Amino acid sequence: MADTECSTVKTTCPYCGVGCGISVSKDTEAGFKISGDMAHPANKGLLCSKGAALADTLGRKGRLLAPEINRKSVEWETALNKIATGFQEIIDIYGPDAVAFYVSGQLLTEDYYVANKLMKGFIGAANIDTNSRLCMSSSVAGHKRAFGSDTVPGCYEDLELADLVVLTGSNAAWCHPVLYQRLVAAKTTRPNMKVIVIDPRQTATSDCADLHLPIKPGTDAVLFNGLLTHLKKQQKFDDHFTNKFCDGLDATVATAEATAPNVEFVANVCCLDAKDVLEFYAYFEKTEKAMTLYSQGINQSSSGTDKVNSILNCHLVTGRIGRPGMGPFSLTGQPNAMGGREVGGLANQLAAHMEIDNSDHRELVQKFWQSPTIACKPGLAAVDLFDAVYAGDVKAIWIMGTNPAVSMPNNSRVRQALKKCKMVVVSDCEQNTDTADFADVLLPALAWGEKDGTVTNSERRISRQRPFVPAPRNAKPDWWIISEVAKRLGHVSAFKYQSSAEIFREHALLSGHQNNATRDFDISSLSTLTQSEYDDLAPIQWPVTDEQPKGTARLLGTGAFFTPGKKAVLVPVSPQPPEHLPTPEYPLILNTGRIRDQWHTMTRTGKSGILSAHRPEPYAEIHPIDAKLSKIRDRELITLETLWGKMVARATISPYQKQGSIFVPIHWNDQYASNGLVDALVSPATDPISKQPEFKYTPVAIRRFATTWKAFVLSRTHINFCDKANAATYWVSARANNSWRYEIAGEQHYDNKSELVRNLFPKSIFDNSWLEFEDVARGNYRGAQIVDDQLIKCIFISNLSDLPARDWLQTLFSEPAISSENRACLLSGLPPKNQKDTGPLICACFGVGAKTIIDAIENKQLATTDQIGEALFAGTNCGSCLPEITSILSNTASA
Ligand SMILES: Nc1nc2c(c(=O)[nH]1)N[C@H]1C(S)=C(S)[C@@H](COP(=O)(O)OP(=O)(O)OC[C@H]3O[C@@H](n4cnc5c(=O)[nH]c(N)nc54)[C@H](O)[C@@H]3O)O[C@H]1N2
Ligand SMILES: Nc1nc2c(c(=O)[nH]1)N[C@H]1C(S)=C(S)[C@@H](COP(=O)(O)OP(=O)(O)OC[C@H]3O[C@@H](n4cnc5c(=O)[nH]c(N)nc54)[C@H](O)[C@@H]3O)O[C@H]1N2
Ligand code: SF4
Ligand SMILES: [Mo]
Repeated sequence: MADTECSTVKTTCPYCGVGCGISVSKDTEAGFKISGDMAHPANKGLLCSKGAALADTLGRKGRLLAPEINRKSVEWETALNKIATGFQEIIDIYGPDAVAFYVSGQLLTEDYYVANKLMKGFIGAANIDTNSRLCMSSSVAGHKRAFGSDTVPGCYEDLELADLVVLTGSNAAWCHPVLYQRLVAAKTTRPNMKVIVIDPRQTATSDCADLHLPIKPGTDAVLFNGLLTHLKKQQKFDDHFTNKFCDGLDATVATAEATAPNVEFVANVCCLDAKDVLEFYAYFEKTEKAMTLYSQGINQSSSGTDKVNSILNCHLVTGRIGRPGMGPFSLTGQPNAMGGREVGGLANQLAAHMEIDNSDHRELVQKFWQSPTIACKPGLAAVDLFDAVYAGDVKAIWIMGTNPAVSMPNNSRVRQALKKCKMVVVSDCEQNTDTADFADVLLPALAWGEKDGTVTNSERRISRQRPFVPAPRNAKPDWWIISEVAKRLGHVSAFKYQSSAEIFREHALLSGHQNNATRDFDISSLSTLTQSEYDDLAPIQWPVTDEQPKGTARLLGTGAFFTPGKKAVLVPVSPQPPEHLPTPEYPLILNTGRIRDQWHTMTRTGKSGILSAHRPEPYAEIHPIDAKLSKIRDRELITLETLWGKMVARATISPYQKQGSIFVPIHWNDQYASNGLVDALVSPATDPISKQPEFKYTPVAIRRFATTWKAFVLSRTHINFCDKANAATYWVSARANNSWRYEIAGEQHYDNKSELVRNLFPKSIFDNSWLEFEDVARGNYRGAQIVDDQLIKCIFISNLSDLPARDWLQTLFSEPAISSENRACLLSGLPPKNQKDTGPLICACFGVGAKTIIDAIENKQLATTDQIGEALFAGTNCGSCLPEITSILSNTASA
């Protein structure tokens, strides 16, 4: 199945932790048809908007196609030698702790295994950490404290079997869309199933909720301690389970009762309605089949580990774990967050779920690897690691598959650290990323569709990523790159891998080595796969052992925990406030997270016009009262400022936001915006146990960003506004179909906007192909370039009044020749009478805009999402937009 000539290849989506199966077939000469794999148990044929648009992200545009040293192409040999020599020199003088790897949950398990082996077993230090530190480390630490192992007890099917599903700190409708659609489908079939969403904001996920608890940010531990107190009071503990399988009950209950004594107290601390809190508690109390799904609203906190344990405690005391339809469930973010945990990619793990500070484990792994040395103490976790780079203690860093110049908190300091660092190596697929700007050596890695290996999803299911496009000649698999450097560091025999299958077998063998059921992660049955069995490997859930050759759906339900005493540990949780609290100077709370159609730092989804249309600009969601207090109007540009940094974003006033909080998406960076980096603002506070950063809570101040003019540009070719900072102080670029869209604004005053336009564009375009109209008195300007009847560019500028909508104008770039009717209307910005503006994009799969939906609701009297689907197809493919269609329906009905 890995045959690149094959007409259909089954592979796995490279985005979120749902881990959907994908079928790829050759569509036309040039293109590929991407569809959901009907046979994959995670998605059964479904895909979300990002998965469905994967074909847009393929191709060589923007790819890094050769190794580079100081931005000049070099041969592989030169680059590899440079890295090996550089690392060796530093190790010789300063010791192994002076070098580091910073890796990623977007690497394949095989890549990750080799990176970890090189650092911990051969360089002999543990300074390898991963972006999973920013993502899942509180879950890992919570699991380990409670279960003695990093075990996700349940599986996706449990969601469908549950009678109560609680989602806390998760916007699954946008971040785990296919799983969310499975939940919605289950609830439609069994309307008695209850869904409760706990999130300060009302999100697309709360759309299907019977109850939404707009919790005060940071107070989840109080809410779940209160639930424990309530369950105790109602005598709902499973005494058999707790007596036989749990330690620490009395202290845990006492702490919960002391810190969350009753519903009124909890409601007060969490700023919730007591009635709602009681309703949540009562549902949980009476529902045996209860699941609690959680993600970054829980993990990314300076007390994230405790929050995780406060949830696990409630499931353990009721014995609701590891049985069908019940249990705590950590929704993992990245496609291979779980694979990284399996190979021990965090600085405090070893490999195959073993521990660095366990001498038996160290000896076992060292013997297995036949390595000269083994790390004997945990290495530095991400935030500390970049601090050590800043301090000069770590002198060489190799970054693979992650973009820390964008995604790390307090990232101006991270950038300074990279700037000062003696040797920065970056392995990436893309030529231009914010992190690549700091690289001394840049290495081209294989991208999705080219690379070959395995990933593990949130339910412990290992799936194959298979290649289906020929790789660029000079791009290499990450495992190959790491192994080549390892060989040059003198470790030839341990790194002479020829294929990812060979690495997988070694990883599987280690998992079962002297295991004897002492460690949860065991895939020893897969250690003898031949190349063709590996190629054909069907998705399977670990453990996979001789006893469980077909994999294992659920764990821990029978009480076999992995602590020394084999019992689960209930952890007393004393709720802590966030590290930095609002002050009069920084009175609001900055909350950060994801949007539906972008993936992280946009290096791939940013290439898709359809994915960039949904939210084309960095924005800050503000509650109407906070907006009023700050004298900010909807759609105005604002500055957000914290103790750590500043950014500019578009104000979006929304009653769905919690008063006192601002939500800003994480995705924009220097490639796409002049000043859109939210992590420049985020505090570097971390959880003391997991070291996971507090991305969801930084005190912030907002104010209007005063500009004298604003504009948008649509252009067939890319324009680099970085070079035009003197004219446009604010710019954002977004890919569109057959064009680019730019929102720009400036502080400098121009009497004539034609002068401004001539500062922005090359003089050569102002010939008779340029049409323009200027109303000097009102400060309005409109111009367009038409060459050979093709629209090349247009710009609309205004001082104060609103600019026309972009949607209709954008469609003109898809016309081979602009019609005379459209040409006549062009500078008005409005479609001719017989054409309609579709409005902002809602359904990415079928390209349906908001205005089209509103028109259909009004004209055809549509009342349900099903009817809209029938009439317009909107929402009928991936369903990611259904929550938005529902909200359009209710707004149109109330209007
Ligand atoms: N579209 C898209 N999907 C993605 C990704 C992406 O980049 N784009 N990234 C993937 C990755 S790596 C990850 S880690 C996941 C993350 O998936 P999620 O964790 O679901 O996503 P976030 O938007 O980071 O945050 C979830 C919610 O936490 C809420 N929250 C903030 N503070 C609190 C609080 O104190 N308590 C509670 N209960 N909630 C709070 C936020 O308002 C937000 O709605 O998404 C994955 N899926
Ligand atoms: N404020 C705030 N910040 C956050 C978060 C938040 O909620 N709020 N969330 C955090 C979380 S949970 C996460 S996971 C991080 C994500 O943050 P990052 O990991 O920095 O984001 P990505 O854009 O996914 O970066 C992946 C990089 O690897 C490249 N790449 C893709 N595939 C491969 C490959 O196979 N090999 C190699 N070598 N390179 C590859 C891509 O081009 C890209 O440059 O952001 C974190 N930062
Ligand atoms: S839900 Fe979407 S992003 Fe996540 S794996 Fe499935 S298709 Fe990919
Ligand atoms: Mo993540």
